Amino acid sequence: MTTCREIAAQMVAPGKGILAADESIATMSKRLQEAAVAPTEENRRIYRELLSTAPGLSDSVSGIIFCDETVRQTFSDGTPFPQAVRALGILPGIKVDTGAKPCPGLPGETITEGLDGLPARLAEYAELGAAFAKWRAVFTIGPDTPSRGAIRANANALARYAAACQAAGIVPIVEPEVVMDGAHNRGRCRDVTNEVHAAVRTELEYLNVDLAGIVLKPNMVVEGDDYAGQSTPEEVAELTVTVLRAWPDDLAGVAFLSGGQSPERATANLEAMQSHQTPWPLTFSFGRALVSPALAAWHGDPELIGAGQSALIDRVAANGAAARLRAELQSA
Ligand code: 5MM
Repeated sequence: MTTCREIAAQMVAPGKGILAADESIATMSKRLQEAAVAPTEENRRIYRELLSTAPGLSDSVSGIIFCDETVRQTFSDGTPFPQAVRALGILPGIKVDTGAKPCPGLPGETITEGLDGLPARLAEYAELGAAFAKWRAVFTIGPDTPSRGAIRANANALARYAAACQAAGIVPIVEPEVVMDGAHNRGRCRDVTNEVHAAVRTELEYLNVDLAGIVLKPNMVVEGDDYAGQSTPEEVAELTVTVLRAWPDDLAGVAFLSGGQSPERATANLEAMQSHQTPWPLTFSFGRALVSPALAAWHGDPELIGAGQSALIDRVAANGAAARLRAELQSA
């Protein structure tokens, strides 16, 4: 049986990253509507099949994260998504949190839910073919947020999720996201990301989570959307790696989220990270920075499936090249 450590190593293999296609039904429907596509179950299926079957995807993508709806759907030839993507050389993953909900006692802050019944759900997802899972905690920077309560509650939930995944033989992607909303500078993002990661590490340790069998999915350290000015890739890389250095060497790897950065900026930042020596690989687990151009190119037209796939492959190849850079720099 393949262990969590082996699966995690495959997920962050040199030059490979993860495609986040796990938008909830509500988010996916909104994105389809924005692209003038009817938000139907069948269109969500067609779109995920378009992404999964892009020619050459497995050259730079080790895994795709799906949501519950997709893992129960099939390709147009009738093969269930998990088996179909495995046949294409890609590991299927499943988002198992049920969303960030208002946190009682902490006005304006959220707690990510989904722990109730999680072991049984994980057993079913393993049965359906999932190799890994994902859980996202959300932290917003404000004058008084994130609060200590929100950090501790979400870190504890992330650790309970991770422990449950490893017990089920499923690799947990641990995603603590400090979002880009706000006018803060990158130094404040660094401090908050540091504090969040410290809490997550503590809770993972309390619950005996094996770091070599998880993939960390953090935000890059960047200024808020409303901050005047934009950090360079070198500045982002420097601060991000500084924060990450607190993670032990045995962590399997780091796969960044894109967080609303433009596709080009996310890739440039990922590329700049590679000139820093770290004990774990640094790769991508982008959603919007990979799929937005594909959705725009396809916009629901059956004649434009190939155009959508080419747009996806352009982004995937650029990020795969960025993630491969360090290995190339080291062997040069
Ligand atoms: C694909 O979007 C995921 C969440 O969707 P919902 O909000 O609908 O549940 C999200 O967790 C995503 O996997 C990560 O945030 C990374 O995506 P980005 O677009 O930030 O790279």
